[in-house]
Amino acid sequence: MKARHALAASAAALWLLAGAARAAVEVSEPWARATMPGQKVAGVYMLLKADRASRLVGVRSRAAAAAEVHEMSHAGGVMKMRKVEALDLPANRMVKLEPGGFHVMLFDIARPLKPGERVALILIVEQGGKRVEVPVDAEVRPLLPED
Ligand SMILES: [Cu+2]
Repeated sequence: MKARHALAASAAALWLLAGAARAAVEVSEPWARATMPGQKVAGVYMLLKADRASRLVGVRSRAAAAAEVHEMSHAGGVMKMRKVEALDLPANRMVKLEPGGFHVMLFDIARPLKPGERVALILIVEQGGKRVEVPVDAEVRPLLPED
C-alpha cells in the first residue's frame, strides 16, 4: 500500500514537472464528413465525455484555415448554424457532436476530404481554470445523400 502511494506521488510530481496537464476528456468515434469537389467547409463529429466539469472553448486543425464549434438548429423549418463560444462538458456526461446538432466546422480546408483519410484536430478544453489540448484523429466517412 505504501509503495503504491509513493508511486502515485512520484507520478503527480512528474505531471507537475512536465507542466502539461493531461486532459480528462475522452473522445470517441471521431469522424469527418467527406467533401465534394470545390467544397471549402467540412463538419467533424464525435462523442465527448469529461471526467470533471469542462468547457470546449476552441478547435484548431492544420487541415483548415480555421475551425469553430457550431450548433445547428431548426428555426421555422430553416436550418441555422451559429458559432458556440464555449460548449459545456458536464462531468461524466456524454456530449454528442453529430449531424444536425453540435459539430466542429472546418473552414477553408486545404484539400478535399476523401473517405478513408484522416483529419487531425486539437480540441482546446478549459478544465479547472486551465486550458488543455486534446488531440483528435477523425476518420473521413462518405457523404450520404440523406444528410
Ligand atoms: Cu457549422
